[in-house]
Amino acid sequence: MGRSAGSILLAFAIVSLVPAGAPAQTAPASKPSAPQRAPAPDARLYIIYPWDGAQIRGEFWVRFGLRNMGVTQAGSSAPNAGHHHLLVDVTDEIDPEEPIPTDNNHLHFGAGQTEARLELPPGKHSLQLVLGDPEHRPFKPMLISKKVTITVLPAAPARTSKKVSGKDS
Ligand SMILES: [Cu+2]
Repeated sequence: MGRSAGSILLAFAIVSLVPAGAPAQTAPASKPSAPQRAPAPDARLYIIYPWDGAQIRGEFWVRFGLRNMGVTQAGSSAPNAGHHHLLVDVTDEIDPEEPIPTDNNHLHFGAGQTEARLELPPGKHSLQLVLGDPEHRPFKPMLISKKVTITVLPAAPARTSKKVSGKDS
């Protein structure tokens, strides 16, 4: 009796461990936070393209510029380096102490990407970069680019193919 109860418990324990282990999502909460990093004194973060005031039709590439610091992956403790975050139409101030949010307006480039392809609805939009530390927090003081405002134009009207003048035999 005691023996079979024990094996049932064991079986239960094994089964219940499987789903908990699979996603491995417990790490962020228990992760010790290192102090925030200071950027290189002469570092500059900027958007190479598009430029302020650009009018763009359709999808476009945003190119990220970083001077006097390196780009690395999220989680990497490489010195004097960070990863890009692109803020799209963000009007709220970024909290200087907290990890940068992750949503459709706060895009993380944790693989170390230096460009992104965007498709935005027609109208005015703002783009801004923030460099993040291994834990997705801003540097201290914050390394942030100038905000660029662009206008996305409505899709071009379907081009009417030039008519070859009719049925001339
Ligand atoms: Cu990040």
